[in-house]
Parts: sequence; structure tokens; C-alpha cells
Amino acid sequence: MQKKFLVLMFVTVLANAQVVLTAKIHELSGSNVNGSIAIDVQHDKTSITGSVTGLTPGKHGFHIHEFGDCGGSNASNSGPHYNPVVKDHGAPSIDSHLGDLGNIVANAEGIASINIVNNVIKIEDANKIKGRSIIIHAGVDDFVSQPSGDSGVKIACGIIE
Ligand SMILES: [Cu+2]
Ligand SMILES: [Zn+2]
Repeated sequence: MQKKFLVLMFVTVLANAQVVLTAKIHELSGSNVNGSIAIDVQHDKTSITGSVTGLTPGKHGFHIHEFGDCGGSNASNSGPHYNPVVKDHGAPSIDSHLGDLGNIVANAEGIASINIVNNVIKIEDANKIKGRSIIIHAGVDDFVSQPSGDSGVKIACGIIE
């Protein structure tokens, strides 16, 4: 009976595990794209919410890149998409880079209200993505082209804290 209770307690703690990370998004090379993002990592999924302004209307590739460094020409210091278990690039799924977050969509005013549920990033990944960069691209991630979805230049970058 007591053992059962302890197991139940343990499961409850796991189910409630949650790490909230944030990223301040800053423009790159005069793009005027800025915003803030919250990454709410839960036991079995992650909610990504926030707002980004200064975009051109439409879809923009959105990824976690390997290195937490927005410097270099076109933020080249950020490296490739975060890919800890060596998958191909694609739409967010267990068969894609862990850093593949899909596209964000800006309205006619250039504002993207982000509200993504990602079923790939789980609680055990919270410490792996912390300290890396999150990047917004000028173009659409086509989910097919390798290694990065052909989503064009990087227009904004932030560090996941
Ligand atoms: Cu990217
Ligand atoms: Zn990718």
C-alpha cells in the first residue's frame, strides 16, 4: 500500500514537471524584427508562445540552432539546426531535427502571434535546448530541402535562457 502510494507520488511529480524558458528575439542586420518567446517545456510536450513584430506578412522558418551565439555574418555563429540524434531536416516530428519548429506566420501588419504545441521537445530536452539560439528566417521553411528547409537568410535571433 505504502509502495503504491510512493509510486503514485513519483508519477505525479513527473507529470507536473515543467521548465519555462524564454528568448528575447533581436533583429539581425537591420531587419527590424524583434519580439519575445516563452518556451514552456512540459513532461511530454512543449508550448511555444510569444509575439514577433517587424516581419513581412506570411510564413517564416523558425528553428533552434546549435550554438547560443547570434554573431557572425548572417548569424553564422549559430551553426546548423540543433540535431542531437542525427535526423534529416523536416516538419516538426520525431523524424526531424529536434530544432525544427516549423514556420511562424505574420499577419498583414507583420506581427506573428506564436502559439505552437510541439510534441517532440520533452522535459528531458529542456536542459539541452537551454543556451542555444532560436532563429527566424526571411523565407518559408519548405520542410523538404536539406539541410535547413531553404528558408533564406536569418532575420532575427535570440538566446534561449
Ligand atoms: Cu534556422
Ligand atoms: Zn532542420
